[in-house]
Amino acid sequence: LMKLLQHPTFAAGGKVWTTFIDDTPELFRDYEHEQKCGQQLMRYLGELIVNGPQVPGQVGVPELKGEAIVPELPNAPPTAATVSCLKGWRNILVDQGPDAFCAAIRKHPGVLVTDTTWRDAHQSILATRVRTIDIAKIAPLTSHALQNCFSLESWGGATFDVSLRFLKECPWDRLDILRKLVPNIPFQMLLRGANAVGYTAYPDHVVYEFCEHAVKHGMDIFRVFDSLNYVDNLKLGIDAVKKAGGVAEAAISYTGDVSDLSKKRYDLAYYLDLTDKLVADGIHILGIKDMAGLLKPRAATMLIGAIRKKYPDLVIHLHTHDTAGTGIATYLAAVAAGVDIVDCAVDSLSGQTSQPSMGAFVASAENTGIEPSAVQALSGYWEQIRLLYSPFESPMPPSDSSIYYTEMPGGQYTNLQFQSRQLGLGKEWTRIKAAYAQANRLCGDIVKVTPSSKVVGDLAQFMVAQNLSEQDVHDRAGTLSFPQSVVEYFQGYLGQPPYGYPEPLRTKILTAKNVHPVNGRPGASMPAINMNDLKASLIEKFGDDIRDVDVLSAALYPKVFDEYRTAIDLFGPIQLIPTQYFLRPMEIGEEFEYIGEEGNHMIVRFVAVGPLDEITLRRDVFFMIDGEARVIDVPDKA
Ligand code: 3PY
Ligand code: ZN
Repeated sequence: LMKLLQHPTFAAGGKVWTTFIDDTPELFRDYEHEQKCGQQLMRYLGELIVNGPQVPGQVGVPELKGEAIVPELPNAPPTAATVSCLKGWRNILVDQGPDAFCAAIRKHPGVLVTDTTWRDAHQSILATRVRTIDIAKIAPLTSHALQNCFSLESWGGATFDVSLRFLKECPWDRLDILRKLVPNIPFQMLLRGANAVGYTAYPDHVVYEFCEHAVKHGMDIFRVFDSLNYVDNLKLGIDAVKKAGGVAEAAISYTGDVSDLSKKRYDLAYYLDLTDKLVADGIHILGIKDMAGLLKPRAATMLIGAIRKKYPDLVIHLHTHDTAGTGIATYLAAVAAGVDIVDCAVDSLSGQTSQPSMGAFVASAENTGIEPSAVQALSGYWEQIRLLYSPFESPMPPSDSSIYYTEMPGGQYTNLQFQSRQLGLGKEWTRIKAAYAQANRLCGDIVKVTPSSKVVGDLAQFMVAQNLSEQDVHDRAGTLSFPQSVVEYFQGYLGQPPYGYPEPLRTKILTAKNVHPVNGRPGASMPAINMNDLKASLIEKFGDDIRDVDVLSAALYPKVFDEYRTAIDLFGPIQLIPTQYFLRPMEIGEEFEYIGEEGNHMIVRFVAVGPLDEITLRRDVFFMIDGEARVIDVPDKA
């Protein structure tokens, strides 16, 4: 509208009034676009005002009422011009390729750090709900502050699903936006092997296409794991990453305790054997993925020491969660044993079920290349962001060493705890933890990480809800209606557990359900998805702006993608609404500046909400947009 008002002809009084619209269509297209955009925006804000928070899992409203302030970094004000000048490990990777990159890491004196704040830290503490807009805001400063970081874990894991399902934003756009802002630090993602970024196996070609697009959109390093450490699944993921041109960091998922010599299943020999198989497959980096935080300092010395001795040139990257509180001690032991890289989170999003504190680590280890003051500057930002997303944080104890018994992953802990709270009783949590350990035994004492951890968690909740003991499950397996995930696990849809399935439990479950076992790697026998047909059907449904990455999102999450597109068609680009107004209803008289996709600005002010119309069961909600009175009617769902 401003452009229209400022147009010289219009401003001069409009003598050629009758042809003005025909002569200047661009002004009116703009105007129409802004009208539509305002309408969509009001629809979302109106929903929030009339019906309360829209994001599933939200309890209450943000503790931070306001914008998070980006702190200043001593010596390096982040501007677009200076960002591109800074060099980091990504320059070596891009210029020299993965093999030279790995050789340079092994030659590098000191230990490197991966920052997990953009992925695992908020997945573990804030239910993965942090939005692109808030990461993008701190990205330029991060590219300076963590210039010498090994990588930023910025994508994958649960972020893909949660972006589409709950935040209604496109994960591919997130990758594009962040990549532009951080050209110098490698990006790292978590890939669930043959399950890609989902909870189940996909036809092989989907995993290959996914990796190809991820690399095209700027992903560098892929931590590939399998939830049962099933080598065939791992190999598929590794091959897909390498074919796409990415760095294949294959991970062994750590369970049990190698320092307890009475434990025979997941002992040192088991992990060395797995490492041998991965190295033989031509991986670039070995990841040790301690998703539950079980690796005690003594065990780190043994495990990393043994791998380093056998493979002097292998890059070893360690990941842990600080749930029990031993994270930094474990890392220092790992450094002494020859680890190359460890995963930390910025202080204010570290500890508990997240990664160990970056500030604590760089103060304790030598030669990390990271300035403590830089970590503190970043931490100041994330402290505010944590308050902004407080509705997704569930209280947890400062440490919980019961994970040595339950072996529950950090990312699952808060989720299950939240669900048990919703069941209404704090004491259910203790029961669920006990049932989790029993469910693990029923599944055959397996590695527990997405999606196998979901199977064990679902079974544990089922046992608590039905009041079943471990023995009850054995005895009544032929008649119980197990959760779908449990049946599929016993069928073989996640792959093969290293020590097989417990019998006769498996046969009883499959016979009762009248389903057959799947042998070998599940993805190998799945029918291909015709991506061209899928694209055509999406275009028919949602219009011709469907891109290849959208087709991939739909192949991975068909229903979630449909719901996402439907929401976007209704509400517009809601990913650009500042987070406080995305999560809480505006107050009367409050206003904010909305900056749209093309950089267009709108001042949105909430004026009033009308009474309930008894016939339509709707309410009018009144706004001023750029000074113009606007109204939208919203169904009152109460
Ligand atoms: C995920 O798969 O999302 C995980 O974080 C596993 O640890
Ligand atoms: Zn993790």
